[in-house]
Amino acid sequence: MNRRIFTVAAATSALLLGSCGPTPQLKVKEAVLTLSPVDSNPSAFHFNVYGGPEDVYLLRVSSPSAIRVEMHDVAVDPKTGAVSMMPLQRVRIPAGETVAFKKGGKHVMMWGVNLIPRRLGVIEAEFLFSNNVRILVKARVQEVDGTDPDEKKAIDG
Ligand SMILES: [Cu+2]
Repeated sequence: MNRRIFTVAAATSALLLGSCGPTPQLKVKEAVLTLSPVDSNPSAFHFNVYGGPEDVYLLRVSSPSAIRVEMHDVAVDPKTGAVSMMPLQRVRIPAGETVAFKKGGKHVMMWGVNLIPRRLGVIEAEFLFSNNVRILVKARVQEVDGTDPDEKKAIDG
């Protein structure tokens, strides 16, 4: 009886060794929207994209709570040191790799963020990829100092 159980266990581990570990899954995590202190200026959206089993492109980020959403990269002029931003049409997400959208690098900007995410402290965003996968994300919303949005504080008391 014992011997039989051992045989089954050995067969299972042989199967696991035959594969190359878990297949990576395309994911968006650690998403945070930082509200601009000036309402007419865009808010900064940061997150990490985890590549799936194949190379894809991130084509678009959108939100029902923002008027305009753009993907940007940052460029530094080697002569003057001046920092400028340029819009990105798409961003390559290599298989199994992580692409960070963060301060000082690639990032997303949102104009006209409405009151819903400011009151809830959470914003919904949709990520569209070249393999036609859409990922819905609920991102934390914060003020520049990292605290909850002022509108949420006012409601929570
Ligand atoms: Cu920007």
